[in-house]
Amino acid sequence: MILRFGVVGTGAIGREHINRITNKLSGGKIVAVTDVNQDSAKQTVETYQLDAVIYPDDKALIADENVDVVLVTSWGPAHEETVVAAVEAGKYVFCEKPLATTAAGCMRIVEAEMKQGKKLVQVGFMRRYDTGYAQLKQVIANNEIGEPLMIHAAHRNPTVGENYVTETAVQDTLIHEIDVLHWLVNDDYKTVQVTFPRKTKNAHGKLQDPQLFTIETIGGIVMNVEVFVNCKYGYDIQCEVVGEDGIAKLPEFPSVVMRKSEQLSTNILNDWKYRFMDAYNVEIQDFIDSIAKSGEPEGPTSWDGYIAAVTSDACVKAQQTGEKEPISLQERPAFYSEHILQNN
Ligand code: NAI
Ligand code: ISE
Repeated sequence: MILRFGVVGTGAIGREHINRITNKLSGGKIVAVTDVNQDSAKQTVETYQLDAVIYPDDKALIADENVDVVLVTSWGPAHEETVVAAVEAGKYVFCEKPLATTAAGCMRIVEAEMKQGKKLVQVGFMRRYDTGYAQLKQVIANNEIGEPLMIHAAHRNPTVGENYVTETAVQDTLIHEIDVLHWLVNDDYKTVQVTFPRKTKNAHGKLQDPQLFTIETIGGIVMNVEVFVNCKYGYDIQCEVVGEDGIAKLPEFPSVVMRKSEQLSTNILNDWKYRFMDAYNVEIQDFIDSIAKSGEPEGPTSWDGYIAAVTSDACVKAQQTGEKEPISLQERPAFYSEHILQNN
């Protein structure tokens, strides 16, 4: 069985996913693309030599009966409308993070999906498929460091564009930690507070950078997460879990250790594309395989997207108020507990 993908958004990650589905993975084929920038869609079809129809918009692409899966890789604020329309048409959806930029938006997707009576959506929280995070989760689950007490994490990008503002740090960047950290320790979030350290000279006027998020869980773990998106020196993801009996740290991305010119050095990556390359491959292969096997995707669900968005809304509020803001979720519908997710 070959799953036929229609891609909405042929920018950076859209092209990455098109390339992996076409040239690296098995069981998927790109049959349609669209982008508000039609030149980008055309160029993508040419670059990857796709046998794909170019549609003027997402609605026309969703209506194509040859499209089984809608791959949503447009800008975050555009996701909700496309995902709801695709789900209402009964199509499978792989949606890059964030599922929607607000909890209310995610809830509309959850409701549309439950109406279809079948799980259709997977969210691109690829860190759950990263070997390092999986090893860290295993160490914690095996009780090798005792009860987790604190987490120190950092998400650093070398630089960002002019349209990346203070809230984007939450909705586009911190959202990865929001998803992966509670999954790591199997706990739910309770509160968040934000501190703005002195601003780097490298950030533009509409972006406060860096930012420090202090997130408490229901179980009492305190997580300290730095987001610094103009750190200049590279793309660097750090995570250290402090437990009662020891400390467990996310492995560094492997790199050759060099002794040269009186220096001992290892390289640091500079792009998310390389840091999580394997994880992206595994998550999309898993999406394809689980649909082929059980008829439903088995990765992060719309409900995971909702949990992340509730937390992200609270983080944005905390940026604005400077206060400790509550994070409160609605009760998980049975629809999302019935499925045994392989990566949960
Ligand atoms: P990008 O700006 O390079 O590409 C987005 C593309 O979507 C652009 O070509 C734009 O013209 C198009 N677009 C926007 N609205 C559209 C609409 N309504 N219909 C059709 N096309 C539309 O952005 P990038 O970096 O590729 O990010 C896309 C999404 O992927 C974002 O949600 C981002 O958060 C996510 N992402 C996830 C990553 C991960 O690590 N999982 C890494 C990078 C991006
Ligand atoms: C980007 O959209 C991603 O998802 C990257 O993984 C993240 O590091 C970056 O900050 C985001 O802008």
